[in-house]
Amino acid sequence: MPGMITLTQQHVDTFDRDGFVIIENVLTAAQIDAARSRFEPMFSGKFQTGLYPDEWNWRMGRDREDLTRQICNGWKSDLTIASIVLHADVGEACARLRRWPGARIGQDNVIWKPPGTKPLGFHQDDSYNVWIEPGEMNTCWITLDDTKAYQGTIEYVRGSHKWPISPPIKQFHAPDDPLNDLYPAAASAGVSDYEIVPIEVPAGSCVIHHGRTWHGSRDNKGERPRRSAIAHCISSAARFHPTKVSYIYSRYKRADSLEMDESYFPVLWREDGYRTSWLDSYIAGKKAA
Ligand SMILES: O=C(O)CCC(=O)C(=O)O
Repeated sequence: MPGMITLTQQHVDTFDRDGFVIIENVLTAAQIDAARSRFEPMFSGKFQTGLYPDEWNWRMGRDREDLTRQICNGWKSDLTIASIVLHADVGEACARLRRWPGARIGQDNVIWKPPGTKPLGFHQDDSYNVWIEPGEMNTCWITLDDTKAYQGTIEYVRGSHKWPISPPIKQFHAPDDPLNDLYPAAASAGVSDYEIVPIEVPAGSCVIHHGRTWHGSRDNKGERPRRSAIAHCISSAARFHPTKVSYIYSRYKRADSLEMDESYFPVLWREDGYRTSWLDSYIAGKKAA
């Protein structure tokens, strides 16, 4: 696969100022088509590797049609999703923007927002990261569809990565008001006038956002689906928090160690040239070592 992302100094400056940066043309048309074709089987429970993802928040035939569909850690279940979210360029861009020594995948997200589906509440990713140290994420959000504001694209509050961390939001899926938790956060940051930026970009573009940047997505009022593959990266140097627990992801902590096992949190890129050894053969469809 060709390199996906080449960072420029302008990208770095924009990210530092706004808490997010858009980079277009990171996926080819063939990669976009291949990834789109995986959504129906995955959400129907046909998992290519035989493994369930860590979170499977919408199941075909079981759940309400008007909910945004979400799978977390689709990379464990599907090699096409893995080829995107585990790409070395994703890790390198996330690490360089945060000045980390490298990046691991913390978690991926596969989001499917068909016409008529409801919002995801605005939140900060780092509110959910107390179980690791440093409790920081940097996220590469990649769209598989052209996005428009009325189609429930991702939206960011410009500059909100400089605000304090708020607690996890009260309702993530289908809140009545997706900005509900943003209002008190802005007030406690002393900000009364903030700008919400809906991301309107062609399919195959990405946005990298800081773990403190407030973001979410509203209803899809259009006639086309909006699908995304999202890599939530963490520092390659991250370790488990000694006492704070994620009810899902701390299952991967060994009893006698705070080290993050590369079987579950592989290193995508490190500045010394290291990348988890089994990643590329896994993506290519061979058995993991
Ligand atoms: O794609 C969306 O609607 C929201 C995704 C999100 O919350 C994230 O990438 O952190």
